[in-house]
Amino acid sequence: MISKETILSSLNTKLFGRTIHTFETVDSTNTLARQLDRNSTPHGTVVIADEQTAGRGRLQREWISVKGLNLLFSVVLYPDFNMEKTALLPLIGSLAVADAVEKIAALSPTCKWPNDVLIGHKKVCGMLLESISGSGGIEKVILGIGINVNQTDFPEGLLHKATSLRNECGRKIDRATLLASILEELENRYEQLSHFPSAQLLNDWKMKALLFGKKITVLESEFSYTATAVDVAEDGALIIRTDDGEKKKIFAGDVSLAYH
Ligand code: BT5
Repeated sequence: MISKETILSSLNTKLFGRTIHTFETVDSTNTLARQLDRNSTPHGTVVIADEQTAGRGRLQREWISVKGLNLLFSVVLYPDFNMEKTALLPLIGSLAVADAVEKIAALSPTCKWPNDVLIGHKKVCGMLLESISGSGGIEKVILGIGINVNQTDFPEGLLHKATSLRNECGRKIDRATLLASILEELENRYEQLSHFPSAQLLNDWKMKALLFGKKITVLESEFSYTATAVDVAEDGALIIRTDDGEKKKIFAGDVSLAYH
């Protein structure tokens, strides 16, 4: 298990990761982070586990990870900005992971809207953002991040779509160092989101995104269609042009994308 002390000794942040709850096995770090009360989860708290028995993706999908080899964690946030900016949290999450992976593993990852980090065409990281609302709007956000770090073998169903940092760079990556770097990037991006207009941040994300001008298949709950990815809007929605020439916005919660 990665110890709290090891993480703290590599950490260079003001708030993010300063409170850490580490576990050997949990059902899901997102579920646990949601259950912990506010006193034990100040802004930037990290809940991390070596293993999840019910790791979750979006839309009731599963996140599968071998015990002790990867990073499985959730960051608790109390956003003090509007809904539009809150919707950009998956983008800053993927940007932070991509930048940290570039630094620590010397790889060139790309961001796939809305919440994945890829190396080549394979997924190395997924993100699950969950919000808890109260009478005044969104009160708490849980940003769950799963990264394939040192896992070298994947189950049949993931063989062609998943990879790990170790498989890509050919060496073992120190999980605590990587986590500390991600938290530092994430804290900086969060500050940027909080205090500045979103345009620069979106531009930085777009520089790492491969999808613009590409043909995609949009999978909505009951049907799918092909379209071209055009841009990302200030509220984090993907702007697409359907094959009939209609421009429309799609939102992360509702769709999956396949790239051609
Ligand atoms: C995601 O969903 O990619 C979000 C994954 C978030 C996982 C973290 S781990 C810590 C925290 N606690 C949780 O319970 N969850 C978060 P989505 O975009 O829906 O992608 C899910 C799909 O990715 C699955 O249906 C698989 O096809 C694929 N997948 C599952 N495990 C994978 C892995 N280890 N690597 C790459 N792809 C995987």
